[in-house]
Amino acid sequence: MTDPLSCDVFCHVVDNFGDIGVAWRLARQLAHEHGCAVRLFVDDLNTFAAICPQIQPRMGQQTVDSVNILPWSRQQQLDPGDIVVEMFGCHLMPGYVERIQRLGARRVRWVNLEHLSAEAWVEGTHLRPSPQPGGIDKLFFFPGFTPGTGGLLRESDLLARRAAWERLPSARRIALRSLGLPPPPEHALTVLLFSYARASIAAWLQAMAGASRPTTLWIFPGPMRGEVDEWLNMQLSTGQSTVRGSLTLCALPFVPQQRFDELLWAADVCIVRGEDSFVRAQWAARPMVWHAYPQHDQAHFAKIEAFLQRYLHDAEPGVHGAVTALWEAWNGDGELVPAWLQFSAWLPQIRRHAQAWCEHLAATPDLASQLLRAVGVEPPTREPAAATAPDRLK
Ligand code: TRH
Repeated sequence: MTDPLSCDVFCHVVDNFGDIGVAWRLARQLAHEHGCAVRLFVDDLNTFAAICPQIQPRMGQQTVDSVNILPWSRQQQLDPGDIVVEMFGCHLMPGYVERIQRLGARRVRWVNLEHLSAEAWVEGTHLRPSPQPGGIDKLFFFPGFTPGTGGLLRESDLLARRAAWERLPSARRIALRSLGLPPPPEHALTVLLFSYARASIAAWLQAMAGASRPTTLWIFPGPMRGEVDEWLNMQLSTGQSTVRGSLTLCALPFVPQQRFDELLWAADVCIVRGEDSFVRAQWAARPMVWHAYPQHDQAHFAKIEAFLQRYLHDAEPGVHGAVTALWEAWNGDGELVPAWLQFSAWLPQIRRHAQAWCEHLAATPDLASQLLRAVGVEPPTREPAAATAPDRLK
């Protein structure tokens, strides 16, 4: 029997949960679906523990879900795996880089997995080698939405799991009850809110409170809770719900990452952000609003526009107009309430559109398989979970 392919994934947590969110998904998938022995090096185990409660932040080394998790500094003492994945250009420590160089390109494949963008330049840069001192290339790997990119993370059973969940009439009720939340009123529109800080949502909340159709708003912990509390004139604690007119507001707890999908599936509209929740909302095939990571030079508007061009290229004009208006308004360019009303009026069509988009994306191979192919490994047929990576001490 040959040793499993060893893979080192490196994650530097810059802020929030997306850095570790994407790294953790990739690490699990490489272990579970491709039989790799994965070591995940992370510099912030407290943030990791928020999305994966099995993590014990004080432990030096631990194995969770078939992935060997190591503190960042352990790279100083270990030999590189067969594949090295640097998430989002996080810089590796000099000693580890020297060992990559010493072992050489025939033994180590070195990849920099970059941020997600729908912009056209991505296809031209994806898989470009970046020569490094010592004569070894680092490969730029870009996720994306087209066959010319590295695709999106998607577990092999994800869409089947969603379909099975949707067939179960009580699935939503069970999911909510397990979080201590009441079922939404009958025929209510359910809206999941996981966005960055955004001022001036009072008029939007007021519009939902005054609407004829009931709405339930599920609010994740984060900056929007303060905005909601201000409008309510009370502090909504986690697990608590309150009603204003037609609007029920529920303060959700932060859930383990593996339960996050279920809440997207339970919603009629998902307001998401960053990268990972944005991608998961697309696999959820729900009408969505993307709050892009705000950049000081407004560069995020180019990213929104690039994505919308792809997402809406075959949409009917009503869907096109409603989605564009709400995304722009949510990101700070336009009036929120009229955009929300327009979006609500087109919801059935937007939902059909989201389903078609999800099917379209699913025709492209997933990111983990593409990453292995990019380094010359033909992904094996799906294998059960791998053994954990042995430590290769120098
Ligand atoms: O948290 P984000 O804003 O993350 C990021 C970071 O800002 C990062 O620096 C930047 O590089 C990237 O965006 C673009 O949003 P994102 O990407 O959606 O990540 C959130 C993660 O948290 C995702 O994996 C889902 C997970 N999550 C849970 O596990 N439980 C929860 O309850 C929620 C709300 C999210």
